[in-house]
Amino acid sequence: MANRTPLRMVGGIPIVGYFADNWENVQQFRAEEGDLLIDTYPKSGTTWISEIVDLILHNGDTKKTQRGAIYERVPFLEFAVPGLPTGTETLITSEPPRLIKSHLPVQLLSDSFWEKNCKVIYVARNPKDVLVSYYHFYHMAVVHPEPGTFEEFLLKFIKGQVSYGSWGDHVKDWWKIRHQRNILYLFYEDMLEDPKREIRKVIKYLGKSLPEDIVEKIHQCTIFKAMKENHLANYTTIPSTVMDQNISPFMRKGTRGDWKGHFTVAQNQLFDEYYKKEMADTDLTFHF
Ligand code: PPS
Repeated sequence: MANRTPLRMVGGIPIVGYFADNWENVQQFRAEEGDLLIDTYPKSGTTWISEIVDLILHNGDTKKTQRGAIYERVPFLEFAVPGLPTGTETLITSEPPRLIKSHLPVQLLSDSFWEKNCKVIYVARNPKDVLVSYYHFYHMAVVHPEPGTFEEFLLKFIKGQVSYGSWGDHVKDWWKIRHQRNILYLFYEDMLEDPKREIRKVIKYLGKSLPEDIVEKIHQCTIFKAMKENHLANYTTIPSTVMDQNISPFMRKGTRGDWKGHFTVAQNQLFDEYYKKEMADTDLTFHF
């Protein structure tokens, strides 16, 4: 049974208390050659890209991707909640090549990923939709502290006082090292705009070549509606004591611009000022 516990600091970053309790095991984790890391700030399209990558690696064969739930096929490195296997426990028993999900900022990630030349796919999403998605997720994923009102959550987000800390630092730090580390840096909004173009980018990055009918199949299997109905992708197999999908479904809206129905004019102004300041020292830009 999981409870709402306060966030705890790990290396200067606030994270879910249970994850912090298990930090020693995450620190001891070593990546192996051939591991592929999918890293994101939370609520940026992690599950979507995970399903796409798993399908690509199995040449679109859905019988193979039905071997388990998304969190078993792509274990979540720093995950730890009482009563469920931790991410590192699941990873130890995973067959190579392993797909690994993480939300860790660059500085908390084990150097072994670089030493072993692991491929890394990073997905970023505009912060207004991330914030809205995260707010609903805080309500349903009950390992998080109470989110408070939307206004209170927005202020916490701007101050970097949500799990995984500052959104701006996360997306910028990964952006800075993308060439140096051969990272495929993708955007959620680009995936919405032209999913097959983005799927082709991933295929190329993974050094594969797949015919167009398979690209089409992968696209069809990963459209929002298909993933919402896929119990191996929509997290409905996680106990409701951990994620209560009656409060808010994991596959909630899957769109761009949902923030417009949540922000007041004043909140939007405040957020725009935050965004402008946050992005003053980078050439990284987002579509809202
Ligand atoms: S998590 O908990 O951080 O791993 O969440 P993550 O998977 O990164 O993000 C969840 C949001 O992604 C949306 N989603 C999708 N959008 C479009 N197409 C597909 N296939 C898809 N799959 C997941 C999901 O609905 C969450 O966004 P919101 O805005 O809450 O709907």
